Amino acid sequence: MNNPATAILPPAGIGDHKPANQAVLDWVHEVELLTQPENIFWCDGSERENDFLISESLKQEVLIKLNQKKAPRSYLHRSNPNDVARVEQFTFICTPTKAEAGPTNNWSEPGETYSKLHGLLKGAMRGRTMFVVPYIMGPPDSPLTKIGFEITDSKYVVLSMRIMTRMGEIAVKRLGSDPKAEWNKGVHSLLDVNPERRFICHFPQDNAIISVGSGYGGNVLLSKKCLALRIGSYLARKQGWLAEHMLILGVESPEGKKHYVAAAFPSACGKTNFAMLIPPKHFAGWKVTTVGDDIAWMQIRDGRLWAVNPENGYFGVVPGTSYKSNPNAMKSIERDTLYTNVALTDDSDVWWEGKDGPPPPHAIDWRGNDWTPDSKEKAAHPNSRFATPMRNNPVLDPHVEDGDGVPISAIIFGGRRSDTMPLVFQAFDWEHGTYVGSTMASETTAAAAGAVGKVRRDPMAMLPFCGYNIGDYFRHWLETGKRLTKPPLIFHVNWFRKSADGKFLWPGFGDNMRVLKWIIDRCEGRVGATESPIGHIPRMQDLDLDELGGVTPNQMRELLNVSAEEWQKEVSDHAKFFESLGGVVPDELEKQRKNLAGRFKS
Ligand code: GTP
Ligand code: SPV
Ligand code: MN
Repeated sequence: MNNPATAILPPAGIGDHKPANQAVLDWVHEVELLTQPENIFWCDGSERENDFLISESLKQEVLIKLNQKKAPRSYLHRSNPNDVARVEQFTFICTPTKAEAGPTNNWSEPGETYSKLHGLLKGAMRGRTMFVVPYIMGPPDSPLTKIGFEITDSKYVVLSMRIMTRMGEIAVKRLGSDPKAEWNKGVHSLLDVNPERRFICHFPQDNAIISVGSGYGGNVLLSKKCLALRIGSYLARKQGWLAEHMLILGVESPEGKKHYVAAAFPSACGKTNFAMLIPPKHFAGWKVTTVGDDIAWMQIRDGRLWAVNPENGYFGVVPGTSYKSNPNAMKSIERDTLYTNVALTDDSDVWWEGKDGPPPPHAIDWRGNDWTPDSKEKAAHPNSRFATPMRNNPVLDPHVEDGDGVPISAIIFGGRRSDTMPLVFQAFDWEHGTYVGSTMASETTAAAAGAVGKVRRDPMAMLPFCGYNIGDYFRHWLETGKRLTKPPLIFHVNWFRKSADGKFLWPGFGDNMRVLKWIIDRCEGRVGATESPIGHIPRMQDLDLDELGGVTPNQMRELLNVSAEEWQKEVSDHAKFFESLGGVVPDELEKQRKNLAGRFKS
């Protein structure tokens, strides 16, 4: 059973922007023959096209119009309740050999996979419109920038891609007519949105992606996790750069000295929040600006790492977002925002758990059912999302469009750990930092389907996103370090350590500035630390804790504590993890593990 017939017939001048590149035309024709759509809509990214697609989406109830006074130019989309997060178990890397995909990826043979997917796609767009979405990832004048085309039968995807990427004419122009130019081929079809026919498949050798059976962001906005991370990481290794699941922020001191920092936290572990941080009052004169909130592409120049954000918008976690926790995100989503799976109030505004103010007395929940504060169900899905243009961010960094990128002074790894991991520590050097990243772990979240709150190893926050063998990925990190004469310092943070009674010890959010300042001061060589077996740790006096309410000195000690008992278990978990990878881990990292274990013995 395929999705209902929902073809749309655009007026002249809309949907007819055919590119001149014959390779693109041939590929689109092939997909047309296979999927047999009613018609083809060639997107140009214009305002007029967007208005038309929004009006059609409202008619077909793909979107719900929000109160235009409270949420100007903003809309609500509800996904199928069986389709609300990334599906790692149905995500595949289709390299010629299983070894190329490595021990952490699902692998399937490319030829067989193409056959299976072509079978599913046969006639899948009958009675429907096939959209062709040209886009670029990266600032227009960056050498790292990539071109992609996504074919989709979802209007929600087209509208989201216009927010999340630089979409339309800009990509068509950049591609030009060279039939040999490099570009990514993405095919997406909703099919019947059935988890049994849901597959997200990557063909790195062909620079191609096929995604079927889902309408959820991370599975279907093929620019993002599929191209910018999975295919991106594969290309990055081949071409000598890094594609990472990292935010990029700028931090300026009161004296006007600016540093840039990149941070890898797993999904729903605080990247968007950290990237938009507002320092507490006590830090007057310090300013944080956002380059990116999810993905960093980094290249080496003059012995340093330089980063660009390939995206054009933010696809962020909604629940918990408030003027108290993240005012800059709230300002970003006040308008022009596509919400997915939040609650709808009786005055057509949006609501979610953790929003400022009291809950509405009545709302329609993310599934479309009546909801009141007494309901057992959540009003918004825990992985409900906003898509909003980065231009809306009041603290957008002025260098976000620089093709050369911004120079990175520090890399931060982090995750959700109730115990073991101190608030912050600094790795001894790049190789040790690579080890710290490779053994990172975090409690799982609602961003991916499956259990929540289970500790799992998530190297560099890339476990679901590394498009090739993780051993080779570690090796690529080590090699990159050798090419850097001014490598960023590497740190690990944990905002989520809990006390014995299960409460977060650290207030987080804006107060994370206190940790960020120590990190910047370390980069400047102007603050102390104590050496522990796991790395350099700030002493209490090294952190600026003035006016930090609610954290007692004892709690602070707990936050900075490195427990030998907990760490012995941690190091043995590292060993188990490396073992589970079946011999692909580079010797340097095995050596790092032995050294770490040794430091706890002596
Ligand atoms: P993805 O978009 O999935 O990659 O997530 P992300 O890493 O950008 O995470 P995000 O900033 O959206 O935060 C996810 C959740 O963690 C939200 O519910 C936040 O409110 C919460 N969170 C973020 N920062 C902190 C923090 O410093 N402390 C605590 N306790 N929670 C935080
Ligand atoms: C993540 O899960 O890391 C996200 C959201 O950033 S998604 O685009 O759905 O993958
Ligand atoms: Mn993410």
